[in-house]
Amino acid sequence: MASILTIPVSSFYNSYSQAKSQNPLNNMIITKSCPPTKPLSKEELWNHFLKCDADGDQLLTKAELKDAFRKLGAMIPGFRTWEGLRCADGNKDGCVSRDELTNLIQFVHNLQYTSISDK
Ligand SMILES: [Ca+2]
Ligand SMILES: [Ca+2]
Repeated sequence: MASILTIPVSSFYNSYSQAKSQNPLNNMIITKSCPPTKPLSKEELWNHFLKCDADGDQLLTKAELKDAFRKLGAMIPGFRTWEGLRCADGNKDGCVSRDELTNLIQFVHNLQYTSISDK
């Protein structure tokens, strides 16, 4: 009696799992529903902005900031540069110094960028 019942159940299960693994839609759904959208950490942003100090003078100029925002994937890097300077440039010299960088990182961190392009 038991063997009569188990045969159809297990054969149904086998064909079900086979069909499931062969269905390309399963893989598509998995990749679509799990995009890697973890925002960059403050440490990652800090390193990124230090790297964007192209001439190494410890000051981030407008051009260097604009390049940094572009690499973060900002839609309008010039606008983010203006916002960043307004938020971080305490002495209003148009550049972000090492002391002012903490405020800039706080501002950029809130924008939740998720990746850095190296181009
Ligand atoms: Ca510089
Ligand atoms: Ca400044």
